[in-house]
Amino acid sequence: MFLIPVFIGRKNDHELMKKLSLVIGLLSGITLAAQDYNDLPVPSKKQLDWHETEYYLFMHFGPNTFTGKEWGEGTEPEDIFNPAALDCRQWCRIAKQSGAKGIIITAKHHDGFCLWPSKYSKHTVRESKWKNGKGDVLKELSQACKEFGLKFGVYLSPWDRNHPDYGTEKYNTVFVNMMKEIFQNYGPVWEMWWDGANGEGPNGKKQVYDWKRFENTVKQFSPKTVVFSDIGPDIRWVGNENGFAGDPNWNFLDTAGFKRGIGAPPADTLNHGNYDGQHWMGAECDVSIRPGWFWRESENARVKTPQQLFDIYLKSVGRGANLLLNVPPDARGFIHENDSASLAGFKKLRDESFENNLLSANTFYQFTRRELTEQDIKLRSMDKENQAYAVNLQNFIVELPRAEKMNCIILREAIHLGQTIRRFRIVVYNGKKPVKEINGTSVGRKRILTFKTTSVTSFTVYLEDAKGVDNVIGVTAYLIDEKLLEK
Ligand code: FUL
Repeated sequence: MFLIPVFIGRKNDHELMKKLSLVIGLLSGITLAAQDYNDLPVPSKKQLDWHETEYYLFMHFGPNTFTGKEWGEGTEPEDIFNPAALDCRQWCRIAKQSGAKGIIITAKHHDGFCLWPSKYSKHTVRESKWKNGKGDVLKELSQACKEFGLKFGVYLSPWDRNHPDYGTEKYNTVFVNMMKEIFQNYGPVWEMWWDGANGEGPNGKKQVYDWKRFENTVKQFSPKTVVFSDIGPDIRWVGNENGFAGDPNWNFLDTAGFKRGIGAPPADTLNHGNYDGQHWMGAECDVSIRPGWFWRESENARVKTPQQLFDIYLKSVGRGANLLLNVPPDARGFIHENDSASLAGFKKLRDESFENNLLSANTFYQFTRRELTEQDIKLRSMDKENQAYAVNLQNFIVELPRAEKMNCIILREAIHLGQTIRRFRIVVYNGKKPVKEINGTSVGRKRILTFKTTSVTSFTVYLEDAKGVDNVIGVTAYLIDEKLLEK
């Protein structure tokens, strides 16, 4: 067993530098040790960068914006698409102001209508009245994203209710060519979204998708793109459209034997991940700010409130997943004012909640590490899941200089080393008295734990690691508006 006391001060002085180097030394020591032990899946560089994007917007836009349908049939006349005042810079400005890091646009939804003048379809913006057939939403949006420093992502529905080749091998080539067109003309494409939905039904055309070829096309033409689908290869669907990740949420998934769409892993597995999964596969929570995915007039008064969005944030980002919030542009080609007001309110709530870290000044940290005792091993052997990995334990004591009211603790795990924390317990003290105990399992990129407001002088985080050593790289604490935690 060993103890390492660490002080972190606020002042920018020599003393602080010494203290910081101690922290860095400590963390790098942990890092080296963890690399020695850890043979669990770890994220690739592009997956790791994706985790850091945390929150970004989805935009469903196309003929459905004008017809009020959720799933267009593909027979809608192209002229229906005519956003008189389309302004992608307005979309980007609002996204940026709300703290989103990127935008993913439905370049082609199930109706097959392409928001760019694809050479491989006759159902595109080119055939519409909009800008006399000279318009190109992907061009405008990709440029605006560059201007505003936002990542640009593309949703491309494999299911296509319009394309004449759909249902034949030729369609696979169409899909590949469309991806190439997008990568070459509008790149860099940060995320590619392959929707698993397919309602073709018993009388519809059945497509045998050449997924391997699709994956190879991304690898060859845009290797830095992260690909989302029910089973990745880079990011997994979270198994619901409410924006809620599971608790626990493991960044691992077993994909062998599963397919995209029908044949995907059960929703519950997607929601939680696999504890022992073979592949690193973070969860993305897609949810709409409105009841539907596409804008419609009748839902203007049903936009989610900032408080509802905050709750979603706690259950997505706060469980180590990413939040993909759909904010569909309206028929004018604008983000509707109700949606932008709600986004601004959501940003304000996040800022207010997390601007004042109660641990930033003169907090005392003490790490304690010990090897598992016989007793620990005995206890764990009753719990098969943990026993398989238990190697050591670490405690982490945090002492505040004075009592503070708090109701939120955030833990961050060094996921570049994998997800090794399998269980944790936090004991919160007021003076010598333990006043609260929080038990949890997964941490991941960010774990936001909220509780009833309590006066706190110190707390201890007990980490029970899966393999190797602990990987906590951040602990912060806050007092957030209690009304936000009522749900
Ligand atoms: C689903 C689709 O069927 C919806 O229309 C929407 O695009 C949603 C994000 O994914 O599978």
